[in-house]
Amino acid sequence: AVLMACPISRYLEQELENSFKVFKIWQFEDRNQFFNTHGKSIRAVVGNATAGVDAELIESLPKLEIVSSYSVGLDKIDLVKCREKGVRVTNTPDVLTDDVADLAIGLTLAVLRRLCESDRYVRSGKWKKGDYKLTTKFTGKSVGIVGMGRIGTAIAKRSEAFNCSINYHSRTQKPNLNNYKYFPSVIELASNCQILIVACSLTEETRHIVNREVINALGQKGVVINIGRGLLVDEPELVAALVEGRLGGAGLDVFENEPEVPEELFGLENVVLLPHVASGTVETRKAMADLVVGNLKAHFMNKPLLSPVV
Ligand code: 8YV
Repeated sequence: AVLMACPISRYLEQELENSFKVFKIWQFEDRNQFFNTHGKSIRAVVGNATAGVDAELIESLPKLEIVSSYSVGLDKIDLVKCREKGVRVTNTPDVLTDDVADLAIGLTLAVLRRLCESDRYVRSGKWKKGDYKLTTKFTGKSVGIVGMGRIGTAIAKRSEAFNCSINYHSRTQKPNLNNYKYFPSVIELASNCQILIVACSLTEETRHIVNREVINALGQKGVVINIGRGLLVDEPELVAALVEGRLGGAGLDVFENEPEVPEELFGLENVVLLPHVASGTVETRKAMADLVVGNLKAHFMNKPLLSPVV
């Protein structure tokens, strides 16, 4: 049987149910009783960016063979434990890259051109009375990307079309990206760009990679865009910098403690807040679900996994 660790989508549930016996953990009030009764029949878990698979869950499922995550990020899955127990892990790379990169650019434009504020200006009837404030140009700006993986590369490509200079930081310099300037530290990157886009995965090394020093290096005209994970940014420091005017603006799709968002941000017009929706299009979410199911089918048919991580 397959265990769903949280509700994801009706489509995914149906696709899973077409091929497997499916347990939905949220339908069982008494978890211990559930694991006692059904634990031994579960050979696969499906989770996502929120409902991960921790050591405790892995230990409760003695027959677990595979974790198929409906996400590209694996920060909520205990990969060490999975390796130790010989549990395979798959994610959903590639299929969501375009949407996440599109949204990074969308957030950048929304912050710089004040799209949400302008929409509120029209809806509230202020246009008839007031005068419209000028905004900030995006084309030609200096963009700094933290994390030059699939998503970072797709953001860079889009930024090139806006004639932006591309700077990046990643663990190692990429040999084939000579048009982009590499910075071995995030502070140096932030000192040399106006728009800092956070696009790396969350690991012990990248937690709070955007800290007070980085935010200060970015400065009053700088903007932070985060489409990765909330914990990549020191959130209280980000909030303080925005409230104190030490940072120019922020576009955030992810937060430290979702769905909690620091309320100090609600009154700031130079901030755009989204509910973790970068991959949230009908097309991409279907492709993600198909990949989750495809990985499970491959595993149980003894075929190579489509997107293995462990
Ligand atoms: C999804 C994500 O939000 O892929 C990731 O790492 O954060 C997102 O695509 C999420 O897993 C959907 O629930």
